Amino acid sequence: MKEKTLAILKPDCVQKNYIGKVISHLLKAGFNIIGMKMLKLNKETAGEFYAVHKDKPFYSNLVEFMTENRVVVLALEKENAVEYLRKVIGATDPAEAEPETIRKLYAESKERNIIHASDSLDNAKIELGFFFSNRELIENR
Ligand code: 3AN
Repeated sequence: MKEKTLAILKPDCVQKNYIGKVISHLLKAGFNIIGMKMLKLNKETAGEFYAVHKDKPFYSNLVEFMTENRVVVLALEKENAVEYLRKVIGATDPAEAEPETIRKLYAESKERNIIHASDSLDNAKIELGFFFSNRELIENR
């Protein structure tokens, strides 16, 4: 079944000029881009997005990092998109990521790891709704 999921090209991706390379990687992996926007998160929005991590020791650094530059938010569609995107991006820590995954190729650390992807279908729905209206997610066929 076709699913939709959310990816965020994080501030390090924008700063290092890897936007094109990462989008190209996603397209080659078979994802359709059905929504895309560049924006700069403020502390409140980044904090709300990562609210599940608010008790973690890395939360304040994470919010700081996510607000240090613009990000690119992508709505992606594909068969089995949620699970497949997680596979294509690789493990949170690039040192543990499989060869040829986006994080293995481009990320420098588990704090600055280039890309976010929703980790379940339920979270994908919540996270897509965080950044896109239904009207914006017109399917790309
Ligand atoms: P993923 O991005 O692989 O889904 P999550 O959701 O567990 O990983 O973590 C969200 C973000 O928090 C990660 N992308 C990373 O930037 C940061 N993070 C996660 N775990 C750690 C950690 N142990 N130390 C520092 N930062 C972390």
